[in-house]
Amino acid sequence: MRQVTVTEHLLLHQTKSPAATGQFTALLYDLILAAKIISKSVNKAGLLDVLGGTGQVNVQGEHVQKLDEYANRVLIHRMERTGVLCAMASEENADLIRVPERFETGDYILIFDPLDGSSNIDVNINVGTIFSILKRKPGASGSKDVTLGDVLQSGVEQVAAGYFLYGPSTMLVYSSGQGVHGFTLDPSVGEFLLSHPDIRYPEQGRIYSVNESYWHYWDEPTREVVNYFKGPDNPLGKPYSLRYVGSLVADFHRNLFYGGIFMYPMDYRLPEKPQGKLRLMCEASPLAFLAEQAGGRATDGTKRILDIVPGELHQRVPLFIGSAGDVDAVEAIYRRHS
Ligand code: AHM
Ligand code: MG
Repeated sequence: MRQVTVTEHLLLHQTKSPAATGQFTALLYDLILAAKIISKSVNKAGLLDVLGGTGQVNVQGEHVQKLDEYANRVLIHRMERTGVLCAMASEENADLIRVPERFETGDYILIFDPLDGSSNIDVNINVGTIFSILKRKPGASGSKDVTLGDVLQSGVEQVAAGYFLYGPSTMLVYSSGQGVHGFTLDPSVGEFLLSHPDIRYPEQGRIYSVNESYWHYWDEPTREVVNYFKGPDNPLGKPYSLRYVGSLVADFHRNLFYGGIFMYPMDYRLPEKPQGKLRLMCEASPLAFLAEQAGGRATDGTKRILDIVPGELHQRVPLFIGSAGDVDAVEAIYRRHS
């Protein structure tokens, strides 16, 4: 059978979508190149002196792993040279990353989590790069002075979103609004080949993914939500299986194929400041875009993730994402309690 490369697939979709331009294809091409470079280093993580933390703490107050920093540097270095971006935002950088004066700019905005699940690197468990692509609103284009206001767009405005999963094989799963497509990196030729066209969630979920050790920090509705999936009184008629890797991108990926729900609810670890952990712009929104494109849903418990307008770059949000029926059930429970 003839193999379709990711570039061929992009070009095909570009002709189908009037909104897509050669610039968009160029952006994805460079992003793919950056991911190949990161993938190579992730594969060698146990061999190189890249394991372990740097001893520094990032803007989220978490310890920075060396490979996170490396992935972040690779992405910024590659992507500021594409000529099609006006700004970037990374989970690892407190502020907006503007494209330096000396490079060409365009209308696209790239938001990314360079290495999601980085606490798993040291133990050789899947990690990934999550990305979200936005476009600067017409009128603002042309000027180099991109503002935070240009970037703080709701997820529904995304032009494309996806992730690279560095696992037994490296995969790219992405959507530009015409379904979700999966590509697997063939290391022998260095190409991503179409391996999973038109990915759709199975109708019936069977897996729930949540860090249940936070039970004591959850409110009553959240406990009821988790009990719903682990008890027999759900449409499956028996407890869902619990699977939790602790790399969002890996947990999301598995549930996309097997059906079910990933949850990172709000909790009261900080009693004075209840919050979820995951970031709206670089984690929840891009995955919500994919989930909806695959026939699933994503909510914060009451609101559709893609409708939330961010107030700040590193805003956190509770996340329930997966098969549509499972996310509906979560919302129904929260609604009953409200
Ligand atoms: P990271 O982006 O710093 O790796 O943090 C996000 C990760 C997610 O991948 C994962 O779902 C979550 O943190 C796990 O958190 P916890 O250890 O609280 O369950
Ligand atoms: Mg992350």
